[in-house]
Amino acid sequence: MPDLRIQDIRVTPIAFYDPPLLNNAGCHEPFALRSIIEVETEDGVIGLGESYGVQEMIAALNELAPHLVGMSVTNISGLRARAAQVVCGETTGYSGQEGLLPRVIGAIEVAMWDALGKATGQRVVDLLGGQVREDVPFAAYLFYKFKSHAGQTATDPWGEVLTPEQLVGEAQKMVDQFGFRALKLKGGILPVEDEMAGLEALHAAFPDAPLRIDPNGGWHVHTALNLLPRLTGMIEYLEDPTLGIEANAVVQAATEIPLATNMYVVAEKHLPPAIRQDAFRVILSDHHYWGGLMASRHLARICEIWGLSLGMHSNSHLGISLAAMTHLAAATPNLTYDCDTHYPWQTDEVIEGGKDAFRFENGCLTVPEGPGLGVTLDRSELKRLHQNYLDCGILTRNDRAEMQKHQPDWQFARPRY
Ligand code: GKR
Ligand code: MG
Repeated sequence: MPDLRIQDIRVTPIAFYDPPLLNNAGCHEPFALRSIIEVETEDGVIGLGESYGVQEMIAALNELAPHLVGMSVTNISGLRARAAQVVCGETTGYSGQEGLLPRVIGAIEVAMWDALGKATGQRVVDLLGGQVREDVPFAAYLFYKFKSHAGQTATDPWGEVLTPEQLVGEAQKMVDQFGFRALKLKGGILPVEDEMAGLEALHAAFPDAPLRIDPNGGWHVHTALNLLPRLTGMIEYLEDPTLGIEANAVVQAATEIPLATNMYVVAEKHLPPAIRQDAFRVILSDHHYWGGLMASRHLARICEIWGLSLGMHSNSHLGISLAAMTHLAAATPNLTYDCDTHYPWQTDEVIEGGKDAFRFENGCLTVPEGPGLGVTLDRSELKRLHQNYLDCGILTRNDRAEMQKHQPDWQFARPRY
């Protein structure tokens, strides 16, 4: 019988290259931050997790880590209880809208599942209840973007994307390289007419592709209502068109297009008001902020009970997160839509095999082979990306300040249009 007690937990902040992608909050900085979590058992088995890398997350993970030593990696309830004591419950820290606690739990919980799987020779997908699909479908995540980062001349292979033609070019490249079926456009950036022209160009170029647009709450209710006739028949869902549960409920009441969210239903307490008001018909889950893989399986069951559809949200991430998302999606029977992933935008990797470790076929991934999450840490890359973190001077995500380096008079506004 393996000794499943936790002997040590290590948290390594890393920074990896990120292109100048645009969103309603501004522009991506040259480096995105993540935390890499290693949970080591008494037998020396190491479980891996990946999560947010902002300063308060790193501090909370480091504060909690010693309190988990001696606990079994099977004790998810113990993790939750200990984390609640140490992290002191809900804070309004991260993004000013969600709690730090479920993020901290989620980060360590994934590594505990991975350690359990590796110690017992089982895949995480099996520990989560069993595999219900061979292929996990992902969507192309299309962003408007600048050619280069502020003050730099080096451009990335995607170039500038600000016009409908450039957007179709970006989509074509994603489809050619990864075989994605569904296309998601990050909106809430350009004037509405420009983004509609982009969406219509995508629809014309890829008439069979399920489309989505996500303005991140960037539209006023009246703007969203005005656009509904043009969006009907063109998109599979409309993601967070406007601000908050009540305002989105007004939009949902006016359309058959399902509204989706990863902004306003991000914790259990948001489910009752959102369901009562029929504000959203698609929940975009994310194990990184829902408190881990088990909590995400529970969320899927809640969605099933209440007749809500389910998709998966992402942020800039590397392969440990992608592996966890794939295992979770493969174990979730009622996953309705192709999952989001930022993965094609990333060039760095922290797992062995690098970017070749994952092969998208027709936009899908299969569950990585091997026990646990099926991925192994590349220690030299971990070291390099940790050095990036130390050198880059970025401690939190600030898309707004980054945007102002490109356009000094740019002001954040949500809703903007
Ligand atoms: O990476 O710019 C971005 C996205 O806007 C991200 O921050 C969001 O969390 O992908 C996300 C979304 O669907 O809202
Ligand atoms: Mg979204």
